[in-house]
Amino acid sequence: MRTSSLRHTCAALAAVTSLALAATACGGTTKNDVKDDGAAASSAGKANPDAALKKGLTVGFLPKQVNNPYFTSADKGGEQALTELGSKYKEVGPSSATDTAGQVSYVNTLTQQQVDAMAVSAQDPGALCTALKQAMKNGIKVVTYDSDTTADCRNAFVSQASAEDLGRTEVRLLAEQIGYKGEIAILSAAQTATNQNTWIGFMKEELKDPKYKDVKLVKVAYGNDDAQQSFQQTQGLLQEYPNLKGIISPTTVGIKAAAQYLSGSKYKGKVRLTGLGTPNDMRKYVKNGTVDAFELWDPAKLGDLAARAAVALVSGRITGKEGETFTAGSTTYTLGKDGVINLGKPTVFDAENIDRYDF
Ligand code: RAM
Repeated sequence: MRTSSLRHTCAALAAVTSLALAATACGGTTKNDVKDDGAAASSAGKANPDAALKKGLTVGFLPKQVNNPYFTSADKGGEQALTELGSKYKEVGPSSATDTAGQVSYVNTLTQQQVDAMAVSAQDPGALCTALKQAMKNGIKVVTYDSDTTADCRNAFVSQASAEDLGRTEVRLLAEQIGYKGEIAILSAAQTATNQNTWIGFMKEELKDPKYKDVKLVKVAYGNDDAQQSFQQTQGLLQEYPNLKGIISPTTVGIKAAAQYLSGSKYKGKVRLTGLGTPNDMRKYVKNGTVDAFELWDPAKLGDLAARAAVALVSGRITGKEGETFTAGSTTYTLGKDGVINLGKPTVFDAENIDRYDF
């Protein structure tokens, strides 16, 4: 049986029986055709850089949260790329960034619907792994984008920028703004979010440098990518730490809510704020003196690259192995360790350049 027809048989089986049962049955009889797990997925077959890009595919996008403007832009980028490549886009996903059970069931739904590939931004890497491995057993290519799982649970990860650069530069930006002195806090998204946790890890590393000896990280708060919770968490931070000098919020929802709180409070211009935000959300807070500088990549370009990586995987141009290359638009990307594909460098926005950006 060829892999593609096998995949459809197995996915159909999954639709009528329990997914686990279907996956076991399919995995057990098709050792040579179908991958057992992500690790096998990466090593199975050889990439053919000259393979024709397949058309007529369906790629499902599953963001952390559908009503988050950041993901609206990212997924729109994915949709445009797929339309251009002659394939179909669909988007499913939870409306809360802490609905991990919801994300798992959306993975299962996409598997049952027999999509060719899925692009997933993980709310919680641990929770998603089993479902993603089942998707891969059914022959579906899995790309994570924005927020990764562990490497064995997907074929490739499309990363917005180097996680280390992002974590370290946010600390550098804030430290400059507060004159390398004082208490600082982090306002993150969900406690389980892979991307935020990785960046925070590098922030802590950066803070070990002796030049930050007078900078003290007092708390990491979690606003769960919810505007109201993020606003309240900012308020709580200032109540708990009245001497706070600065906040880093590595989430577009968090930084916007924190800016909103600060700009309407006595802390405006006194407590510095940086992190990851969209220029359109942050423009007014840069202009009114609440925020000096913050950074981000173009979310639409991230979605575009995730879609192109998914099609390259289905077409066999890449398999997810380090050193493989593929071209998206006019750029050639080389897969790094563990199948990581880096979009590029983020942009730092400030009063001088912010009006040049519209996203
Ligand atoms: C939020 C989400 C997303 C993150 C951006 C910066 O929209 O948490 O995962 O990449 O912020």
